Amino acid sequence: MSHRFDESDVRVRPGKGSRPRTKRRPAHADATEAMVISVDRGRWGCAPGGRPDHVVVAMRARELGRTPIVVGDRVALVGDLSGDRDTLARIVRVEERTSVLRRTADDTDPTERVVVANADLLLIVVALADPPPRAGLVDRALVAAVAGGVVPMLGLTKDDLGDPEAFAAQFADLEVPIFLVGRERPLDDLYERIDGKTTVLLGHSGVGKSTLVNRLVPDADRATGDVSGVGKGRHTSTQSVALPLPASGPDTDGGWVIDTPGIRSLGLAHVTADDVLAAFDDLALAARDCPRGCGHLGPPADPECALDDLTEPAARRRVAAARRLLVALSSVNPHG
Ligand SMILES: Nc1nc2c(ncn2[C@@H]2O[C@H](COP(=O)(O)OP(=O)(O)OP(=O)(O)O)[C@@H](O)[C@H]2O)c(=O)[nH]1
Ligand SMILES: [Mg+2]
Ligand SMILES: [Zn+2]
Repeated sequence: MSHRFDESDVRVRPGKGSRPRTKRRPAHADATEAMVISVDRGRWGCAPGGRPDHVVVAMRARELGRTPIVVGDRVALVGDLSGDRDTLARIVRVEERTSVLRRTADDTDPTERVVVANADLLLIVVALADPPPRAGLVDRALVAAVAGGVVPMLGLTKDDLGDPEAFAAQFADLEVPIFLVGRERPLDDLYERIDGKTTVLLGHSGVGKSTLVNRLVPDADRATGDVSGVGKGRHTSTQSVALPLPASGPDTDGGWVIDTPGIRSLGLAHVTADDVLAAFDDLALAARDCPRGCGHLGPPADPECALDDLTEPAARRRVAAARRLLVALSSVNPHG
């Protein structure tokens, strides 16, 4: 049905409203888009246009208040963009994020920290020895990834000191790609996967994140440290930094790899069971038939969970994978 437009559709309001409006431009429409690549005490390192060749140091404009700005954020910059020594640009806007990797200090502390924004991939870095690998942290990192919209992968380092088979086998049912990235290993497979993407590395202190970043980005020059024993990782890296991957061709960007400081634990106070389930479309759909407040763990905790109505083998495997993450979420963080 069409609507006939005639004079009566035009409302004529007397006074102010009838004056021709000046076209309202969004504030700072002329600002330059940039990617945040480092953060240090109230100063943000920004790459205009997301290109790595020019870095501008910026402050946060007063009007943004305490809006968190983290590595990976897309921001709008005004002011001096020369990048010259002692110049300071201003961040006037933080764009909507496509993904957010968050953590809380522990499972009971609701204060969230955004680790990185807009990452495509999370490489969970685990050493096969020194420090010894912990499957629990991997499960928790998988939960944080699926809840934040980041695709998880597993990177195993120090395979010269420990056997990858047994550890990797624990993740066989999760459909998470596993890369052997020890110091002596070629990195071709990993390069192929992360080419053109933004990949954040996360793991305990001393597992070899910065060592790996230095191999991926030849002039990165990230400091690497010694590991003197369990829990004694010295936290060599103290800030997150995004570094540009070498381009694989003349017309491509190589993407970014983000090195982060080692973590001792990964609090998940901000994640709910439904956040986890949302990452498994088919299961989220089936779970609509669950009773209210269902934790989806199955009997005995959730005897009427609708996920138990799924009988097809592939679906059963996915239910098992999802439940494993739900267990990781519901178990108390042992290192909090
Ligand atoms: N044997 C062996 N040692 C490695 C390997 N990869 C890294 N290392 C060593 O492990 C130590 C810690 O490496 P880093 O790269 O500093 O670890 P990190 O994960 O960045 O640590 P934080 O910055 O504290 O979070 C260094 O002495 C590295 O030389 C490896 O594949 N095999
Ligand atoms: Mg480091
Ligand atoms: Zn359920």
